[in-house]
Amino acid sequence: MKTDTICAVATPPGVGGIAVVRVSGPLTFPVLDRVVRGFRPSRQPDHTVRFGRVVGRDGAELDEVVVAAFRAPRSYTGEDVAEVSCHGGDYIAGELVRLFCGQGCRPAGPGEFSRRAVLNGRLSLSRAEAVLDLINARTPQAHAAALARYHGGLAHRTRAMLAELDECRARLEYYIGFDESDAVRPRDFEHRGRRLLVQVERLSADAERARFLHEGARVAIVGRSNVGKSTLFNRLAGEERALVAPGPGTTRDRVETTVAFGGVPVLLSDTGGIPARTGGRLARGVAERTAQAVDAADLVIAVFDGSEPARPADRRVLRTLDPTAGAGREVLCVVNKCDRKERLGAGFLSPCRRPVIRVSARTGTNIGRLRSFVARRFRPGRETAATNRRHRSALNDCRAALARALTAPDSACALAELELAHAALAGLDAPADRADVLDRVFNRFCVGK
Ligand SMILES: Nc1nc2c(ncn2[C@@H]2O[C@H](COP(=O)(O)OP(=O)(O)OP(=O)(O)O)[C@@H](O)[C@H]2O)c(=O)[nH]1
Ligand SMILES: [Mg+2]
Repeated sequence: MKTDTICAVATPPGVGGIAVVRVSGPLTFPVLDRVVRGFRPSRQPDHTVRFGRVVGRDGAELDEVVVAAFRAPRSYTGEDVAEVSCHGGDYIAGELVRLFCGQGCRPAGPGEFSRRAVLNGRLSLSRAEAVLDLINARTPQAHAAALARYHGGLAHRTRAMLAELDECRARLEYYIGFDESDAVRPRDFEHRGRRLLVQVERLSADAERARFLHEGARVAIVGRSNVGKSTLFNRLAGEERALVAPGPGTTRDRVETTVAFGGVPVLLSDTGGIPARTGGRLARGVAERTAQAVDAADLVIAVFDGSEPARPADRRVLRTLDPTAGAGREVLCVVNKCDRKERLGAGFLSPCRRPVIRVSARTGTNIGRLRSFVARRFRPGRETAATNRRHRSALNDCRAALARALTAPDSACALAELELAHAALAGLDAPADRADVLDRVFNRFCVGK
């Protein structure tokens, strides 16, 4: 199939010092030749930059540009690529794209340059995903993890496991050739298989934790009215975001902000107070928003006022978060206002068997401990080689197939399951050729990447 030539603005929209338009495909240099004055880009040596001018559709000068030339296959996409830098701003860069398209290019779709890089074997799929994580990294930790993956961390991690799977397969095949009954397996099969299973499970568990680094975690602050949820929210956010007032019913809408806890970006939600029983329409609206925040949360911080005896609404809060009520998520109980005399009663929270931290949102007492608790909860494991949903689902498929292989009734079935386990693991980092997988990965990219 003949590939076409694509182009797109690679820098973000808006005003800036420079903007870059990227072109990739066989027509890259012929197109530039027709548009650039001052030199011939098709004669420009590989990996050099040249200064020139571009004339617009009406023949008048559009801008001065710098053209960087990368010839196939030594380019990001593996095709002929040019990066044309012009003065920043949407108009000039947009005109350049229109000019190039008038000469035979077409506008690129989201992530199309990276997609071509994968299809041409310049990038593995997991490295392309790491490019996206690098772009989106919001904390030093997220950046470091993405960089390690970009340098092949996942391939490094799976290579030995794939080799071990191959070895198991080879041994089984050899065995099947000898043993007619097919019912027995090589003696060390069980041992090797279990060891592999542990490795896959570990990688999978680490992937589950590492996802917070890039996707961020969600924490909802809930509790009855007036216990100090908004004061705590502001304290954690480090700024006066939510309104605080002495009376109940201050917060109605959900207020959200992103705070980094130990390098993990956490979307913190402050919610309206949970009343003793649902009242009118407004109260129902508040309850609905709170329920949504709780549903979406990876961790719920349930706040109680330590300076007052427990009220029916506090019991309601405990009941809605009760794990037996189907809310299996993690809950941290915070007893607030510890700057005042304790009157909540030590026994009130003990039946719920959740961790409890006593703080004062007003004075800041123990807020450091609360921060460390949240950071610990979302801290990635040692391994951040796999992080996203695609990785987790491939690891899960591999784990399930391995487990089935270990309990298979005969060697032939075990072999078939091993093949599945191998395919799932290999698919993690192989240069993918399945359009649906590529679509899913690259649709999250921006145009021009
Ligand atoms: N003494 C003391 N007072 C506090 C503390 N935290 C909050 N308060 C006070 O408690 C009152 C209610 O605080 P808010 O933060 O508005 O409480 P809330 O839970 O968000 O209330 P609603 O939005 O109405 O549900 C305010 O007067 C706060 O100043 C604390 O740690 N110690
Ligand atoms: Mg509030």
